[in-house]
Amino acid sequence: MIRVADEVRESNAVVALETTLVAHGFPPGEGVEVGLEAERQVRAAGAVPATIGVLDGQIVVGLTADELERFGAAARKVGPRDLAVAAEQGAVGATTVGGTLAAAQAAGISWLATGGLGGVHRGFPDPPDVSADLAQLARTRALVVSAGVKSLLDVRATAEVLESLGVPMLGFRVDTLPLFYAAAGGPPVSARVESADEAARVARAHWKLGGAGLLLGRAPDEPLADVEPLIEEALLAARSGGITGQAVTPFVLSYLHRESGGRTLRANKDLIAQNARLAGEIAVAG
Ligand code: PSU
Ligand code: MN
Repeated sequence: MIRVADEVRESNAVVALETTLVAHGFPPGEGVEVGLEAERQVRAAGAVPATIGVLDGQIVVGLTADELERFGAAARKVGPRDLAVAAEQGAVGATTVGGTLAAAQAAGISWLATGGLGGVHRGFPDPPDVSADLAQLARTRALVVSAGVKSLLDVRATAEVLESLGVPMLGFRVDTLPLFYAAAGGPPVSARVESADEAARVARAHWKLGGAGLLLGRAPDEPLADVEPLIEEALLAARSGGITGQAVTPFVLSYLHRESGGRTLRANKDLIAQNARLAGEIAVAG
């Protein structure tokens, strides 16, 4: 049921990449290029990318460029709970960070890059919407490089849940968790690391002690400072439009991309590439 690409199987410096952002994070047609750029960044660091998704009844670890083209807006969003169903039902399944982690674990991959981790949505407990990314990270022996958690979330609550789950929340040369588009203002990280090599060593030590997932926050090189009011506006629009559950993130992202005149779109693309590059460096060091 799992198909692992040859070069992924043969390399010991592999970075897993998700497909939800490809299918649902960008305007139609643009996500594939974002995914391919992330792959190029991983390769530029000397590692092998393994973009993961469900296709033709299989969980594919290491999609080809042609296969990636099939991850359009019609793809199903696939979290950990959905992997087996999507494969059995022959769906095109775009894996979230949690879904990607579950597949990466099965393929023995320890490093993953994304834009932002899922977490506790604002407005908890009405409804109690907490991304399965958190529970999956807590039980998967892998390090996720991201620009923090998704900006539309309750970031402080997410940080608290990560602590409860025993997931280290590391900062790459920063003392606070990056806020996706913004660099400053997030909750304090549990520890700061100064290099790819140090991140890899910390992860290895954590795993030796029986620990599982780690989050490494990398601040975007060109942060946007003033996106929060727009995020609140987008969340209000989602609420009044009756948008809930898995549909919230795609709705909010496209709202932001449109209303910011493309600023969040560019920032989102850039930070994904930067995170992929760093994850590649860590995979090589690790
Ligand atoms: N961050 C983004 N864009 C995204 C996501 C995160 O900027 O599309 C995706 C990731 O795939 C993440 C998922 O794993 O959203 C979490 O969704 P949910 O909250 O529905 O679990
Ligand atoms: Mn959710």
